[in-house]
Amino acid sequence: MRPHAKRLSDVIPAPVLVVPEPDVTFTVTPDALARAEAGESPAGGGISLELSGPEELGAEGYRLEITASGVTLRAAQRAGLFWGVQTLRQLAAGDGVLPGGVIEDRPRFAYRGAMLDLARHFFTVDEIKAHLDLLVQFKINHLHLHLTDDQGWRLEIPGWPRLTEIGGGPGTGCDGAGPGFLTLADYADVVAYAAERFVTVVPEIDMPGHVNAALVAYPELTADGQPVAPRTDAEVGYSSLAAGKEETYAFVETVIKTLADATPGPYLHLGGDECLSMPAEDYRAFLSRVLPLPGKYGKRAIGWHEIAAAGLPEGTVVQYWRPEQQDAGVDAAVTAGRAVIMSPADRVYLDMKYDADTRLGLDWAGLVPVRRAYDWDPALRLPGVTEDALLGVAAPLWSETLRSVADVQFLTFPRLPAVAEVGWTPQAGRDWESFRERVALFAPRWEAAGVSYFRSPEIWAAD
Ligand code: NGO
Repeated sequence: MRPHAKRLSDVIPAPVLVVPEPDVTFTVTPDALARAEAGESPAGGGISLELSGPEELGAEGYRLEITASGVTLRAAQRAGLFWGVQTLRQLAAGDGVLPGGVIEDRPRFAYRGAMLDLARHFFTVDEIKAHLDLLVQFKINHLHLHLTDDQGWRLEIPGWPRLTEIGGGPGTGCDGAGPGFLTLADYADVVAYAAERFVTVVPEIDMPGHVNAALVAYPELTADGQPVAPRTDAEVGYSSLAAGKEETYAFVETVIKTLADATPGPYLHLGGDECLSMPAEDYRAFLSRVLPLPGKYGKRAIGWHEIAAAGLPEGTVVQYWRPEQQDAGVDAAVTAGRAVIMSPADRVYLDMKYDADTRLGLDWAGLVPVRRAYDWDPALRLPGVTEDALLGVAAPLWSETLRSVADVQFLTFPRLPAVAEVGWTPQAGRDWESFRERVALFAPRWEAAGVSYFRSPEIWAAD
């Protein structure tokens, strides 16, 4: 694709309203941008940040005006200023020249998420932070951490030390290649770093299935009290907590309370997926006791959409993921007033291969080339689940095949920017050809920053 002169509309996610002022530009210095990002107001260097509304901009919207004499960024709340600075950063990339005009912008959905699976492969605090810095450029505002699974347990739980000593120890993770865990201090560090970037951390402890690591550490949690062997393969659906044991609920409540105390954000994700080794009635009985617990500790529960088979307490959020399950009860949950996060695996699972030759990732939900991640409307995906019922859109990245940060980046870029635009930009403002041109501009930036990405022929074919 041939480079063109910078345009005010060269932003991902596409802003709601862009009114260019031809022939006007303003040049910013990297230092001025950094000070703007730090929220210094007035930031100097010709950039002024103002928390002066208007209220219509909502919690995250902003208004940006670029004239020959400077930049004025306004928002009603600080998050709006932060997202406006991300827009400025994209526009300034390279030479610091900002095209003149006005942008007015606010998100379609309140929840725009990315998930990282620390259980199948652990990533350190510094790696998570670096990843987060790349995500916020696209106005992602929720970081979902999948902290536990069959192959590992990655969060310290006081009183249950073997969870992390064994479940985070050597030989954990897929192929035994991803040991490690977060102490509560590490977790607090990640949460604070995210909060400074207006990102809410959503911790997930998967239950009642996907718990082999917990059962290995504490055999008293198995149905018959017998030890089970550690597993590092990528099978799913074989492990479960014992719905009929009181020990189970004491354990679960401790975990949920620990999580609630450590998490300032409103959500606790309790998993609930693929509990294939537990009778359906036990599954429902377990959830009827456990789903109210986040509420008891002042939080809202999120669960993968299988939880829709149970009665859902008010405030529970259902995260849709399995493409073939079009009628998994999600519509009934919506009728009952529950909100939905859209994560259909055949559109937004970042761990699906881009094409048949992709050396990383899985393909159980099919191949997910970039256009597939982009060209869909979350409000049309499930019958009975329309715009009003949607809290937002989230892109999970499961780490069975990942062994490094470069692997994470390769599957994330350029698909995450596509999903970020699905979550931010109104449907009528989205267009694949336009996205393709805009995302192409990121190649030199990612290369300069040492960020690995998939050079998709859908985007860079015309080079
Ligand atoms: C499924 C499964 C995960 C896998 C993932 C791989 C959900 C919600 N449960 O998604 O355990 O890692 O697929 O794509």
